[in-house]
Amino acid sequence: MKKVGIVMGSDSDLPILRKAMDTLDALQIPYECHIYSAHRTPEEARQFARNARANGFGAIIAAAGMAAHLAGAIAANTTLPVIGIPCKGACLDGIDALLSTVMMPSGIPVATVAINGGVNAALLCAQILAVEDSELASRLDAKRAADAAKVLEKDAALQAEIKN
Ligand code: RP5
Repeated sequence: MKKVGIVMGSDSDLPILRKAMDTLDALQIPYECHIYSAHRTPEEARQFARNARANGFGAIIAAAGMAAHLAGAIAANTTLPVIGIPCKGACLDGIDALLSTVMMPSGIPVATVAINGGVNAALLCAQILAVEDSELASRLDAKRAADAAKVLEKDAALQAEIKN
């Protein structure tokens, strides 16, 4: 199976990426995780993106906060699908990173998830890889069913509480 590449701009983004890693682990998807910054280590970020396809990656998650250029910088250097996670920083509630990540010019797409959306970033990567992997698609179906069952359990508990 192809790997997912996870790149974050700083170790301060790590709690958001832990959710992505947990989600990939649960779906048995291999990944590599790195700290490369579009601003502080631009050459390392560029090399990672340029070599990603040859190095066995099938999709890349790029997460950054503030003036979040990492996902766009990665996307500029690969035609693998890039999922951008805008990370909430100390100011502006993550709107700065959201706009920096989502507003890409035509020709260089970044599929941007919600602010701090680590789980959905991982699931989008899983769904991309599952296009050519029926076993992974089955695991995704099972997860959807399990998630739905949890909601219905909570509804049943709510109904019981309301009646009493
Ligand atoms: C961004 O700046 C990083 O992705 C992080 O979200 C933010 C702050 O980085 P640190 O100052 O915490 O290293 O490049």
